[in-house]
Amino acid sequence: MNEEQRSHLLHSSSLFSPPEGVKLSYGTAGFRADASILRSTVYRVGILAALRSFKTQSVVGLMITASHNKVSDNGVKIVDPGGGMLSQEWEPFADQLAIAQTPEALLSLITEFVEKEKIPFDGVLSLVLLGRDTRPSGASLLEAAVEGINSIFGAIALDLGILTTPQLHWMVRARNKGMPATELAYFEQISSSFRCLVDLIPNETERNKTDNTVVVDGADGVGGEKLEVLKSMLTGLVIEVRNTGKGGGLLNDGVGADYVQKEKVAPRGFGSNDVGIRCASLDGDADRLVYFTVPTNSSSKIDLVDGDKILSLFAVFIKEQLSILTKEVKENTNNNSQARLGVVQTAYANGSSTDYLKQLGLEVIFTPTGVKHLHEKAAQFDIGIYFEANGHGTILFSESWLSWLEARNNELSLVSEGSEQQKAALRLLSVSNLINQAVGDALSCLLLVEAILQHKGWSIQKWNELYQDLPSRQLKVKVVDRTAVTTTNAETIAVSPPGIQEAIDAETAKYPKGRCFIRPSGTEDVIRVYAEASTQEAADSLADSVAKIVDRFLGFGSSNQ
Ligand code: 16G
Ligand code: MG
Repeated sequence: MNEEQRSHLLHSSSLFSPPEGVKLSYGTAGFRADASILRSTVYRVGILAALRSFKTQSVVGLMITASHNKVSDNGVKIVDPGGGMLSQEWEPFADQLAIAQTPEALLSLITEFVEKEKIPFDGVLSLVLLGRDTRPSGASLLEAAVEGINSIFGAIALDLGILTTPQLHWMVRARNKGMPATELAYFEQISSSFRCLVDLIPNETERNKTDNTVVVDGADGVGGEKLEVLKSMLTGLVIEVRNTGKGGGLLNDGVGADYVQKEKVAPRGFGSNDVGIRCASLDGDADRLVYFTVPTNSSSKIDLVDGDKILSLFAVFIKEQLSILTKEVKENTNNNSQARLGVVQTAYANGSSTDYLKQLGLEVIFTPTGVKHLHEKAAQFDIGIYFEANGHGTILFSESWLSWLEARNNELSLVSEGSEQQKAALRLLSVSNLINQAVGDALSCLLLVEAILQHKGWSIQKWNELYQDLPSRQLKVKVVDRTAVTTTNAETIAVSPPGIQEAIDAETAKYPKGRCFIRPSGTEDVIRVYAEASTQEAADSLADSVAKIVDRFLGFGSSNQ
């Protein structure tokens, strides 16, 4: 970096001092905190994004959101050129940047890093696409990000305005592939592939049996707003959006996928008038989706259809289409087309879902919590389906298998146009266009769920009967230092503090079908407890006892939910 650049950086960063006594880290989903302390962090992530773009010689993204967290929080994360999360190798540098106390310290960190990473600056493109959710703090934090990007000579910031997180991921990926990358292109791609799937529904399906209306809780955030646009481009599906953010409701306040999934209650605006209707809920930045129904009894609890069930529905459909397709191939050619289909879950997946998926004959793999971990594993299959129980997930198709599928479809269209096999090939191609290949996307997942339900002629109740969830309970415990808990085996075993896992095991052994684990949250200063058992009372009691164990080992002497 030349002298002019160094002094420009020194001057620019002097306007963004870090808050005193705060140590943020680039957690599961970037930096997240109360918006009032984030300006300097976001500025620095702007610098980081510019450097990442120079290094990869590709377009990257910067998203300002705190997803399902409360409206006064905000956050920032980087989208890598492929549309995925920032490479984990760069996370420690992000942490160091965020805590550098003075402009000089910041400059020396950057200089060192640029040398170590051999980041090229000359004659190379650096473009950062920016998006933000609907939070009121978003606009001013976006300005800070732009300042950060502009502090590196030659880097260009392109503000795309208010977007869902998955839209930005999709646009970064599309742009780097040389494909149309506008919001309109996104809406057109997902609405037209939805239409293809609906057009390919077999005639014998008793379509009229499936109600083609879904009522969606938009969490009073960006997802509701975008769904209003998308729904006008769809035929064959009626979407009623509630909690769009326009009616004065507060983002994520008693609404949204996180609330619905964790509390198992209906969001604001849903109640006894909605009994039995197919309902869905998005989170604050629309990268999570869960379904639910309001039951007929007077209980305040809903029947939740979570990420595990969405995964199972997708798995059933994909497997079915693959078997139609490959049956033909095996009979008529020597081409070994058997796609490797795999499923990725986390320890939060309900035990019944895992049993169900294994019964389907699928390979099931577990990773730690956080999209980046699941995504990486799913990408190792020809078709990898990943979901967290909380509703974040997608289906990844490998480039090589997609090329095979396209060629196969062309071949079939010549020899057996309109055959069952060709329809299966077309359906799989449509799924790959509909479902976001960059990251889990509530809007595209919603359309795929709706298309599959119509295809199968299933109601939400029928879908929910694929398997029966084991009762579960989640608690969180405030502790002095959450980093004292470290885990292994996809977070199912606590390695430290010493003795805690033995105590958890002894407690779990008391419960039939008991399963329990603890892990430090990546987004909040707490330890999370997850328990599963044969009855709700048993799951509650196991979670309670383990929360007390955590408190005994690490707490201030109190636990809360
Ligand atoms: C973030 C993650 C989500 C994970 C959650 C866990 C992304 C995009 N999002 O929201 O996948 O389930 O954190 O939160 O990676 P926790 O660590 O606080 O339990
Ligand atoms: Mg989210």
